[in-house]
Amino acid sequence: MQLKSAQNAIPLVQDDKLDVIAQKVRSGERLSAEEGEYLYETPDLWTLCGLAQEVRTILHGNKTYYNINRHINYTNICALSCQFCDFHRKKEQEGAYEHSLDDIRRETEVAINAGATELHIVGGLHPWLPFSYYTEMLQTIREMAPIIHIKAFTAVEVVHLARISKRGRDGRDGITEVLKELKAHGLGSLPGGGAEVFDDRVHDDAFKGKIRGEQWLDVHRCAHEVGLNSNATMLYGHIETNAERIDHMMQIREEQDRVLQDQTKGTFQTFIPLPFIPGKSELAHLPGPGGVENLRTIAIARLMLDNIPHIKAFWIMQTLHMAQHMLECGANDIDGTVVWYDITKVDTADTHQECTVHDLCRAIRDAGFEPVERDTIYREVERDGHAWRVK
Ligand code: V47
Repeated sequence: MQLKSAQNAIPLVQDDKLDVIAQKVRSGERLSAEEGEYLYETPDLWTLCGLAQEVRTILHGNKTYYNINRHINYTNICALSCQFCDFHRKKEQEGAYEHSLDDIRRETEVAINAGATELHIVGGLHPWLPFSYYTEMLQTIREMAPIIHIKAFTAVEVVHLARISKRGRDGRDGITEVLKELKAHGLGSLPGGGAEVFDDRVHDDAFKGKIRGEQWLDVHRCAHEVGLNSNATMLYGHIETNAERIDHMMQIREEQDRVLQDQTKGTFQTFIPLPFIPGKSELAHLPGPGGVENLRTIAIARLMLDNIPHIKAFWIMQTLHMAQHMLECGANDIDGTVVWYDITKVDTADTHQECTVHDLCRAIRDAGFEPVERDTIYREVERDGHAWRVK
């Protein structure tokens, strides 16, 4: 086969309507919701991803962050039965489990020996575990590993804990009290899970029973007020519209504006778009987002969330190959070594989903970036084997 000339080649799609958006991005002007929605429609994916990459490069240069962490899912027993969730079980169901404090001790020991800087702990809303289980879990880890950062409990778990600890008399005060108590026992920050899509319509269809967007934001506001940093997620690619995704990002951006204006002690550090993985959930008939959708969403997140420093491509859910491409479309973090992860399993994966530091760094370098180990609050880490300290 002979290629005759470039004139015969199919031209790259170039969308002139992106010129105004590009100008705004380059002059540091904020994009509107309408512009965000347009970014979901433009056929010019390359310009969109290139713009997101310009922003990422200004903020982080060539660095891509990863961490050495362990995820602990302490129970999959959950009072809720959300349609999208393939993780929850009822107590009598096959595969239901709850970790004892001895299990937590063993997992902490393994994490210490692996030189982990972070434990990421989330679970179902267990109907019977007492509040003391959670404080003892934190205390146990804190005593065994004083320098490991404990990032634990999504907003809906915090609401559940306020309820079972009977500190939930007045919603907000109860939440604040519980967060202070968890912090006193070793909690270091809140993960971004459970935000799903804030819109009430989507919520009532796919996440019924879970706290609504307004309450999720309020729990994070309480966490920021007591000095805990947190992350924010968006679970996309199921029944939501593009406008609802953009509205979700706008609400996070507005909340972060308030946080920065009030000089609250904690802030949102990272935004993590999570692609819906159908698995064996009740929404398994939906296909979940494809690769282009994933790239587009991470790029749009980078462009819309101009006040959130980090955008994470969570490799467990995106796959490591997809995460590599995302590093060229606005993402500057790929999460960590993880090891055991029970909430979602892509294709044939099981709970053991480990990526060694060697493989993470190789993937980052392959994509053309410089791997940088960080701790949970993005301080760079230097290490000598399993011993580590902040630079
Ligand atoms: O809250 C549940 C989501 C979240 C599915 O803060 C699903 O650094 C896709 O929040 N398909 C947990 N997603 C994961 C999470 C997270 C992960 C990595 C880092 C951080 C961070 C946070 O996973 C849940 C829910 O929103 N989820 N089921 C599913 N079928």
